[in-house]
Amino acid sequence: MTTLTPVLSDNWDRPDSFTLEGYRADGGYRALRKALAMEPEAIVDLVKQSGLRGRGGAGFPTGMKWGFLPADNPKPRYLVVNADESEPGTCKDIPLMLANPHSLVEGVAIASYAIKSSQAFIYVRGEVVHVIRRLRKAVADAYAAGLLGKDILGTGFDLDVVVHAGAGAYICGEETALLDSLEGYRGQPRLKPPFPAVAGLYASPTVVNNVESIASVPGIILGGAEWFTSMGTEKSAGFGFFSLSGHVTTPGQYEAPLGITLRELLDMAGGIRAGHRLKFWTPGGSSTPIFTEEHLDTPLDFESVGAAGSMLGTRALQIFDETTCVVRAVGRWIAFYAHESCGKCTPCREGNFWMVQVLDRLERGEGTEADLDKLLDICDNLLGRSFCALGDGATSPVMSSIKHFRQEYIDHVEKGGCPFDHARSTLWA
Ligand code: L3W
Ligand code: SF4
Repeated sequence: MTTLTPVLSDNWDRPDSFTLEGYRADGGYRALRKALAMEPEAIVDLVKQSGLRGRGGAGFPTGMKWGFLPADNPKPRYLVVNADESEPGTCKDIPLMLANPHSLVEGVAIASYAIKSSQAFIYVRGEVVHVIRRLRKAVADAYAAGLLGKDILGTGFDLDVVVHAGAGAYICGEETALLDSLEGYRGQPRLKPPFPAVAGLYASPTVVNNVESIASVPGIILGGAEWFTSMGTEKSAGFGFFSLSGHVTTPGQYEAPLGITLRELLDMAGGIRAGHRLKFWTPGGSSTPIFTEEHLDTPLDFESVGAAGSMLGTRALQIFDETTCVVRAVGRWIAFYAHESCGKCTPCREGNFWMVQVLDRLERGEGTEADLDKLLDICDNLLGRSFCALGDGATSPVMSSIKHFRQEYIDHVEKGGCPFDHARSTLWA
């Protein structure tokens, strides 16, 4: 693979990268030994200084989140890793856990020690049975080697880690729905505040972090804050995975500093597939507003993408060339959100249902120009009025595609159907 910042993917080319021996041969678990000789507070400070921001979509500062745990709460503290990767286009945590599960296990041990927790959970999307199996083997091997369990590396620090399989609901990637699910309830978002840091799993102080965030911690322990901030931009430090999918010559994971541009990433990925040109793309998964060719040179960091009208999200770059019908692509995404809506709040449950009906009739050639206003009106009733980010996020592809490709929607009305050449029945198919 091509990588500009080989840290997370450093050992992926080794055939035994996923084994304890392979990870250790490349220096694995040195960071844990170093961390356990530090004061927990010093680790939290180091992660704060590194500027590491959550890699699960929102970009919240990781060290600050760790620092939110109330010092005077006597309840046990928990670390929960969000490995419920399901956002359309997002496909970085699953390859990371497959290729290098011990980087996550080592990160879990360090983060748990830093926040003074002796119980951690890794909540993995239920469909990826092969990943769950690999992760459980890595955890078992770490226990056998004295890297988890009682008296880790003879330091007196105890930690138990449970790998929990979800049941395949996208909403369980929302941190509070994940906690409900982990407790054995139906996964539905909770009201925030209180944030999990104050009242999370079993109403105890809980840190919920994304897989990639936690797997980045061992590198920061070994390299230091200055090393980490030497990459990326001032406010978006470090590196991360950029997942290129769709109409690109070489799709896959590209590990690079935050602030890289899609143009630079496409250079590494062999460009748009031969004979075609870029039409639109998502910077951070389907719940982030789409970009077009005019954004090829937008630095992919939290601030620049935000200033250009979208969100960095999970750096899931779905690339579409000129053969793609934007109405159909957006319709597929909204069909996904309608299916995955947990139904707790009316704007999201009903709004997504109705958006699918409207997009479907536009695609079938039975829509009218007034349907564009109807779509925007539904978005207006979703955005800021939904209970969680799923409802808000669903409006992103609809509103941004109408902004950039209004004429293409109107073409569907004027030409009595989709002007693109593809066989289809319904958006639900
Ligand atoms: C304590 C405060 N904690 C905030 C914590 C909060 C959470 C983190 C970020 O959504 C986004 C979403 C997706 N005291 C706090 C505090 N926190 N203030 O900081 O919180 P928030 O609410 O900004 O974000 P979120 O609810 O975690 C994540 C977008 O990411 N996304 C990702 C999708 C990917 C998946 C998947 O594949 N499973 O869901 C893509 O763009 O739309 O906007 O920990 O507790 N005062
Ligand atoms: Fe459930 Fe959607 Fe409301 Fe979130 S916005 S609570 S997913 S119905």
